[in-house]
Amino acid sequence: MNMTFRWFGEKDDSISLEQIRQIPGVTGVVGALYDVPVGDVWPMDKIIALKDSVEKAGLKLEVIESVNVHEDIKLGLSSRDKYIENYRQSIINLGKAGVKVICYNFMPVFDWLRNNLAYPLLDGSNALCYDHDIVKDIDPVKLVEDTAKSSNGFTLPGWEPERLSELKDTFEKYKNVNEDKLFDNLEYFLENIISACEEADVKMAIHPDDPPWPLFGLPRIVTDRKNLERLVNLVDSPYNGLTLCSGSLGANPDNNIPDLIRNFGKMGRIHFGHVRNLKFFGERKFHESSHLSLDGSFDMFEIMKAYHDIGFKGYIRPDHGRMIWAEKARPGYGLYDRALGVTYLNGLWEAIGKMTSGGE
Ligand SMILES: [Mn+2]
Repeated sequence: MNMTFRWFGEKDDSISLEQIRQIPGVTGVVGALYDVPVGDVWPMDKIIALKDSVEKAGLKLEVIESVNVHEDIKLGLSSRDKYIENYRQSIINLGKAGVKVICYNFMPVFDWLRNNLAYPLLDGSNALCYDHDIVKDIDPVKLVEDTAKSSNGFTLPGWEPERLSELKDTFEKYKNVNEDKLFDNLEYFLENIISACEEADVKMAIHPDDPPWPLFGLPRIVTDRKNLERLVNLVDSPYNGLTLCSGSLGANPDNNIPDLIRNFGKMGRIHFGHVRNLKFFGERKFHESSHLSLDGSFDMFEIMKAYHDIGFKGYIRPDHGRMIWAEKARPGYGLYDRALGVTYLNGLWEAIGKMTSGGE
């Protein structure tokens, strides 16, 4: 297991690489280029500049999150081929720079979605929150505006303004795309990039839909075990893999996270683990919590044990954290609570290792 930490770059993050380097056990950064428009090729010089800055700080850059997929690919428009060709070139360029895993998602229009980015918790901290009773009645355009306003001045990952500027138009285009069609479009994408992945030795790791159910009439397919099985079988290659996000999949209590880790881990299809906790307060209602089992609804020991049991050699990162100690940062991506998360997950990992084998 390689412990990593998401970083948004010198210009876009309140946290420095030097701070990340001082979190015990973190060996790498999960990075991205945030100034390349969706659909364009990631240029070699920018990738190398990012890699150099990360390595100068004593960290590795082996995971990218995300190389976003152009909406035309998800919609299956005839213009998709040029964007797929660009995506192939980005994969090749990233492989040349030593990147091993690309996390991406295939969610129509929206990436992750919450109705409150600063939900107050009893201890005085705040966290991201989702309440379906509120979300189901929100006008999506208003939700985009509200989310942008409460982002503490940072661009939120997956909510880049250029992706959302033509919202109404995009919704219209999705009227003809149901789940099966979206699966077909994902298959077409994967079939056409997988040879580039093999050539570059870069593994694709799709992130589950967050939350894992349809929203605003848009289809969502990376949601549960059945669909994950369908997904890995679209292209039967280890390069077609998963980012197993406990918080996204776990928002549906029918998804048993340790079982999913064991099942897809044994198949060699999990390349990246997002590990976080959340607390339910009703059906399709949850707020995020600290990583500690006691603070949320998941048994984090069982999650880490599942990774340990499969001999997981891929990358793990703590996922969203609460905002604590008066930190001002991108919602979900402060330093302090995620650093606490790393330390806790590393503690579980060490203990599980010593208990199960008497060794590391
Ligand atoms: Mn995640």
